[in-house]
Amino acid sequence: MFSVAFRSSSLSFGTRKYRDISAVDVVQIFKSVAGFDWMTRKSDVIRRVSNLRDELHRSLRTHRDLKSKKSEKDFIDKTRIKAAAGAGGRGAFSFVPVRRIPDGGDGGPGGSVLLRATSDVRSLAGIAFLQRASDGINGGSQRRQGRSGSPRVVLVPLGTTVSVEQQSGAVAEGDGRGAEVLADLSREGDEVVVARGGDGGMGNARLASRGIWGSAQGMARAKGAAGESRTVVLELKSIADVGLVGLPNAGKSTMLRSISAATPKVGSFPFTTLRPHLGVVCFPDGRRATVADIPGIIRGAHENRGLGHEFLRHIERTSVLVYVVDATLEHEPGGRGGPLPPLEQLMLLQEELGRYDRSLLAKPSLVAANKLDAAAPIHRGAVERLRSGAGLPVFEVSGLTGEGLHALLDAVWQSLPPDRP
Ligand SMILES: Nc1nc2c(ncn2[C@@H]2O[C@H](COP(=O)(O)OP(=O)(O)OP(=O)(O)O)[C@@H](O)[C@H]2O)c(=O)[nH]1
Ligand SMILES: [Mg+2]
Repeated sequence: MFSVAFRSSSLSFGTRKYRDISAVDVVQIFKSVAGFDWMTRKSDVIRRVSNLRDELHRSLRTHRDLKSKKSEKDFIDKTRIKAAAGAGGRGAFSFVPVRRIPDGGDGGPGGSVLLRATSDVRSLAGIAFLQRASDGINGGSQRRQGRSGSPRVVLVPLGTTVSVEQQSGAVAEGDGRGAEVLADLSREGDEVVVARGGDGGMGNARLASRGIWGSAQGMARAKGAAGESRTVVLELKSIADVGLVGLPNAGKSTMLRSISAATPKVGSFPFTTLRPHLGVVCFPDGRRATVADIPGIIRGAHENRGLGHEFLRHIERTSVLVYVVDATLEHEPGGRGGPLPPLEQLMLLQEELGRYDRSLLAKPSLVAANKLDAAAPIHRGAVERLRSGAGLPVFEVSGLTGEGLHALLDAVWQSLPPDRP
């Protein structure tokens, strides 16, 4: 018995990935397995060991997630899993001794694979690709029904959307838009079954009562059905309370550095930021809000140009938008294209966001006319034009010197929904 347990545990735990299982955990496994006697069915032992292993994997993962600092890497979160539900157990073929009356019980249904949202898990990192639920147990004599396979519960962070992978094996462009969305797990405890376990087969007792025992149909019904198997894509969109949205080089990263301890790279060239960065703003009275610096948006971003709408999707779940515009830019005289004045920057940003998803424009929004320290008197007119044309509160700030950021953050705070956690 010990050798079965030992083989199973060393197979699952001896890999590099789970090296960090402590001796206490291993002892726990042995203790639990040692509770079996020699008559215990091998399948029961394997089931118990595999349940224990799942439990351990889960607690390890939660532990790791809690331990790991919330890093910017967590922000872009997308992963695929293959969910393989368990097959149903076989219906039994047996008879009451002497009287030859069929008394075979039904097989148990296979376990399903389901996803459950919990605030204990913060990222999709570390969720294994293959998630397999166990098979149902075969039926027994004396109409004993086989036990159901245990489900596989995969814990995912709040805000995870689940979509079905496209036939071609590729996820629909960029963010899964266009792919069938199975679920949006946004509240604690939300669940979705991604692969349903197969039905158990019928035992010969039931087959006989239905009059199909011995027929081809009966033979087929005695077998447990295969469990569903499909690959789904998990995406995590929520995270920040506030999104900084601006054209490349508008000074978003500089601003995030000023208002939080985050240190995204700052460069005097466009597309310095290639992926969203997160910072936590702490107000003097202890209030906190998470702010995301989102990579620069350009004309055509909604059609996936530039860095594309890969990042627009991160804006979807922020509560407040701050449009960061560079207040030191002017049209070059006679120039076509080139730098855009602040109001035109705002209009372009709103156009791109609106084309991607109109509801983004309904979010509470503020405008930061940035780089105030470098704005010459000549730029005043453009800022005034922004004020009158924006239709949104405009704050003149300098992300570099910190000027005006207090007023901006206060307004941000006022705009955040009161019921936020
Ligand atoms: N004078 C001045 N310069 C600024 C200010 N904010 C940013 N800059 C400069 O503007 C340039 C771009 O700054 P970033 O913070 O990297 O701009 P960004 O919007 O994050 O740019 P991308 O990541 O490329 O989208 C850098 O050279 C900064 O030093 C400001 O308030 N005043
Ligand atoms: Mg940047």
